[in-house]
Amino acid sequence: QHNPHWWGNRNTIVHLFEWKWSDIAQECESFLGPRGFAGVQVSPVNENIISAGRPWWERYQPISYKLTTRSGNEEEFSDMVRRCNDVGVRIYVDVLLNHMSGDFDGVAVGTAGTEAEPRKKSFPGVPYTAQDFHPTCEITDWSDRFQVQQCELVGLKDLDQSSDWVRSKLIEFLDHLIELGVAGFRVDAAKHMASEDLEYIYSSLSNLNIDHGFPHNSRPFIFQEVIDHGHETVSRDEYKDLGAVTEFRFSEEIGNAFRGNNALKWLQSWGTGWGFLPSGQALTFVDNHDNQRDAGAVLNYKSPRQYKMATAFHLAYPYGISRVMSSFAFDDHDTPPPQDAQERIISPEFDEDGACVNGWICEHRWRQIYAMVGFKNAVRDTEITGWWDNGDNQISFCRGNKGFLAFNNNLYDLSQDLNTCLPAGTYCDVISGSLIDGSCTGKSVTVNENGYGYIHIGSDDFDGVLALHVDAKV
Ligand code: QV4
Repeated sequence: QHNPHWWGNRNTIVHLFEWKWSDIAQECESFLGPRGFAGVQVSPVNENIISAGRPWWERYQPISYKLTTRSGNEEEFSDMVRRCNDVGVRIYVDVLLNHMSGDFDGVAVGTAGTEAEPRKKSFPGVPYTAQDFHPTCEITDWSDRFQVQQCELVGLKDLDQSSDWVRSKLIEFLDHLIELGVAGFRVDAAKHMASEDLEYIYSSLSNLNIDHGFPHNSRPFIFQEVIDHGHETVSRDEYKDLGAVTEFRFSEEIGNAFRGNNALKWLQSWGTGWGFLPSGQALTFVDNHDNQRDAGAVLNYKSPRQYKMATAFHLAYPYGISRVMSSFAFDDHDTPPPQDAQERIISPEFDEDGACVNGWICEHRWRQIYAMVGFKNAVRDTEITGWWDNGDNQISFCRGNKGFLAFNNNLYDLSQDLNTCLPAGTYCDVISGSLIDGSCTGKSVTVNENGYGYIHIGSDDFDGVLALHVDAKV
């Protein structure tokens, strides 16, 4: 269940974190489809607890499997899936199989109006009762498998996935989403569940819905959230054969490199050479909705220059199943998504360049990022060739004869003739501009008969990367 079922000429999943279903449907039609994105990871779809101030993380505390949240109801969800599939954009749902909500004083009422008493482990909307959960205990020792898998992650009531009843409810929930046309799932907190139980659940799922354009016998794509920094008792290797696994080392190392903690020349052996999972098992990202909120090496939208360079490298280097983050602005861990006075999530609004303005960051609408999705589509089926570096933080490489990338993360200019491997002609740098009606609004590079072109990236240029490809020839 490693195949994301992308349309043939597409790549990259965008996580439209906390977006409403109606806005995603619109985004598929007006932006993601035309720009060649392959899919969307959506926030949890099932009913959750309501927390004061409406932090984003309330959605990681389920109450029932009714499909009503602040992103919309089942009808809106279903409409979104159909409209996105119609324009070749797949939908992947973030699913919570590990737990239900944490403690809540008294009777909680969820986003679909269902009541529950989390303290008593009573969730009549499913229904689950105390016997469907592991006994309460806290994870204090992360090297203890029993605690990691059978105690409560931050106090969230821990479901027992070895029980027939729990398995049947989880499978029913996932099958319902498959019926509605989704292409797969992000499995939250997978590490906190025994891989044997997950294997049973995944292999019991229905095939994808042929009425939504999936070929017969297509299995749902699974990507599992397993945080493995390299020395965990519960490791990524236990899950990688069941489905793809989030490769957190990728996120940490790419952050290190583009922050300047590690010279870019070392990226020549990027991928399994760095101890990452095999490419087809690795779900890769520069940041995700959790680690973008942590201090540390991971880059996020708040360091835009380095973030765009890291993203360009992510999408240009042929490794992994790529996902880009699309955030809302935050100050701290609890900042809610953009919402109105009635605590309804608001729709993104765009300026004349198509950038989001009202609290949504929309990294996926930054030219330097969506242009790299286009780059990746243009260079598909090619390998890395012609690697060059200056022994430090200036690098360049080709993708066969279809694309060329150069980076300058030194404090001095990159100015020299480099082998672009491209057929002779003039190309538009899709980072500094766009090709509009045959003319380039940014830098252009003329490539001679030998494939060489003069490349200039000033240390104070707006962006530290330059990208050429055959679909952007002037
Ligand atoms: C608090 C205390 C606990 C106490 C509990 C008792 O901190 O010590 O036991 O009360 O009631 C929120 C609060 C958290 C609170 C908890 C329960 O932030 O303080 O516990 O609710 O009320 C998201 C957020 C969490 C949030 C959680 C549930 O990040 O802050 O907790 O949602 O709303 C590990 C895991 C990995 C996990 C990662 C965060 O291995 O799987 O931690 N990542 C996924 C998601 C993540 C999500 C969860 C798991 C839980 O990506 O977004 O957590 O579904 O690395």
